[in-house]
Amino acid sequence: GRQGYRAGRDRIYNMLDKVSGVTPKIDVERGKYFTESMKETEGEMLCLRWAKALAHIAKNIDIYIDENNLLVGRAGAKPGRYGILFPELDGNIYEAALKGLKERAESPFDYDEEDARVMVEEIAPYWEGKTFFEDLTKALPKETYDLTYDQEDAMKSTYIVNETASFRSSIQWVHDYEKVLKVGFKGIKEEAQAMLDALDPLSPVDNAKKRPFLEAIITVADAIVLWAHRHGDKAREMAATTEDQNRKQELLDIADRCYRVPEFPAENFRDAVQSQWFTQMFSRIEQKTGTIISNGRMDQYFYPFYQADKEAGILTDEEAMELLECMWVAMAEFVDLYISPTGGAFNEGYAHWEAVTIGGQTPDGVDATNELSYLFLRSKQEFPLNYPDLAARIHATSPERFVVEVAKTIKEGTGFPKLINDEEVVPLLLAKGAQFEEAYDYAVSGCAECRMPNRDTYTSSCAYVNFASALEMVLYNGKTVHTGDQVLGLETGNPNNFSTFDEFMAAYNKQTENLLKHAFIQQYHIIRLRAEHFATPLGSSMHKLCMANNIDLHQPNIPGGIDLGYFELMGYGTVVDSLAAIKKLVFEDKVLTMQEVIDACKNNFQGYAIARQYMLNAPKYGNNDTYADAIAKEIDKRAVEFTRAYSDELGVQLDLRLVPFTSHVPFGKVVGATPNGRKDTMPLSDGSSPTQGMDVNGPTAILLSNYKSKNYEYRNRAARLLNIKFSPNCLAGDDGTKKLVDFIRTWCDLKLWHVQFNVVNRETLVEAKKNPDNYRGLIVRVAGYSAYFCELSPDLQDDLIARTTQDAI
Ligand code: 8X3
Repeated sequence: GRQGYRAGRDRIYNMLDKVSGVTPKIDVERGKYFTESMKETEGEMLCLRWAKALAHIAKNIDIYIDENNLLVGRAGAKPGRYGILFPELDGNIYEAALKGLKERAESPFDYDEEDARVMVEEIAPYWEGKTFFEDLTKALPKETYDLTYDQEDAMKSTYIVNETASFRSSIQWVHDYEKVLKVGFKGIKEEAQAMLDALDPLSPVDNAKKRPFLEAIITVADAIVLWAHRHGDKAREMAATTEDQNRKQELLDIADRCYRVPEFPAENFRDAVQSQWFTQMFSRIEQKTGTIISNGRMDQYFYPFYQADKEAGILTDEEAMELLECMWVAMAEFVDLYISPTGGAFNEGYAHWEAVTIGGQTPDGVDATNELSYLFLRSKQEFPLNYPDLAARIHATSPERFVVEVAKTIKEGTGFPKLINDEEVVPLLLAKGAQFEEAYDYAVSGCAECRMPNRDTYTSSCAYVNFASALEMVLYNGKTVHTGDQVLGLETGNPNNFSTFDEFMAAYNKQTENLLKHAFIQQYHIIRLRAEHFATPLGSSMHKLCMANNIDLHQPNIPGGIDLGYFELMGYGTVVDSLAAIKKLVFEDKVLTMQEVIDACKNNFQGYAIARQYMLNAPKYGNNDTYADAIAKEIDKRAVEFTRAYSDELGVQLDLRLVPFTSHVPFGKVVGATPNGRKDTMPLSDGSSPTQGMDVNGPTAILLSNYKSKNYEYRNRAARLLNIKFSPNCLAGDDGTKKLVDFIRTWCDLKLWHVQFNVVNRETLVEAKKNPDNYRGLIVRVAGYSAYFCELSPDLQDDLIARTTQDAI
């Protein structure tokens, strides 16, 4: 339990106790004021409209200051956990979506009746016919549409070629917060003003394109400063009426700070943290970013302030941690609200993970670890909240002390920090066109992605492609068990007629190629439509290339930018194991016929217990078994080859990614039983992890399989998520720490992109599912993030229980 952690953290727990376990509520203010303003500005340039809408919000939104917090800045006035509305995405589905919202198993939300009325009567009508979602559904050609949306209800996904663009305006992103700390929004405004003054008054492009962009930057800079000042006014008001002399002084200090930052450069650590917080909160108001806006390299850009204040004797480590922990709790209060059921299914457990990066290398390529990196780890050890999502960058020369502290933190069992490998990421970024100093300075973003905040320019959300469905389409000649008679895939022929495994593979490759084709068609329309629907003046104001070119970050083709997108290969382990089983059992050992495999799967193994046992015993990915790993490598290769061939014409590098969030659960629900022995509707394997429970050769074998299944000669690859679960016993004591440190070093040597750990006994999870009240504080690592186990749906809880627990390294 949390009891032991409370000592010396009264302030933090006073805030946290109010929100723990409380169902979040919808706060309608953002949606309401955004809509009011958008009504008034039709016809103007989108980026300027967005800035004006933000100014309208800044002026009118209720200012709420928590009675304990040292940081101020909220995106809504409701106390407790709250989520806000982005009607520009899906305002047209409010009435229908509200119906199931309180009851749904995945991340339910509460709302007041009056707020529901505002949503349906005041917000929704304006967006009817104008949302991104509606335009996208209209734009997709029929075949693509059929593979994307449920035939009866477009609000539901087929989970075959799943678009994620209609429930967020941008994928994960990291701002250059350092710029704000250094020059303030006053500096940003002056930069825009100088460019405005220098425009050619006769030039059509300068007038029609650059001028409104620069006006938008000035408008948004004024808006965030106004919003901060209003917090200052509120803090002063509260100070005037409070009896508590301590709090009075705190509030007066807060007020002073709100009048100083983010308008002016930060003068000290406290300024820097407040300035960053205002910026990330206003950015959350600006748009819905996948997994919420990430925090970048906090141990780097806060460090000069921390160091100077410590030297001046005006900051202790305890004070620094208290301030940061105020931020962690405020993050926990803001919940990433997905109105659409598909969005909810992607983000179970109120998932949001505004990644904070620590460690790694400096722009000149030496170790970047500093005292602040250790303070973040200490805060995580002493205050194990599931926010922020802490990510440690590891490289060949990471200091031993750092890796040991990382290992100790992981042993606490909350899944933090996740690890990202510089030895894999840096060369890939270089291959994609970055300079050394940019690549070394990358920040972790979202689950397992990376950003170079002044060089990356791609924000379109991308497709999740169900490779297990492609497999079914081979077995059933274009159909799947759950979509019945409809031929959604290609008719690749009766599989009984395949005389070799190569023929089977060729059919499988055709099916996946077809799904990828439609995913890329989807992407073509998404890129085009996004530019007409979304703008991000605040985000653009912090981006060098947007400022230099006077262009909004949501526009395609920003000169000098590197466009890194992705597509998601869903069900990697499931498919590899199924293909291995078919190859071995049908074509090599000939112990089953193809028809028997098909019948067994169609009947969910009812009456086929022996056939299923054969399938379960066939070679499995994740065991350092070349038989399965070679198939894994072939599948990976096909996918990177496809994107190498077709990315260029889309103007973006759509890299192969294996990062499912929690979507391997809903993707599994549409897939019938598979030849690896997986039963109907069960979750697919997650990311690049082995199939749940099928990795039996220990954790090093998992690493080796992962290594052997990659195609290192291609640059068209990105994050590969890898979950490993250890029993606490296996990592106990100093010995256990040492084993984990060695394991991390091995992972780094093998150039694997990502790894994260659960340290928990299976029995604990089983108990927690049965008696949630005794385990409210139990945090587990789900996908790229951690969540409270008791807030996950039963299906996802079962999935976590089913993952193999490694008892020995
Ligand atoms: C996954 C986040 O936004 O790139 O970590 O899909 S996103």
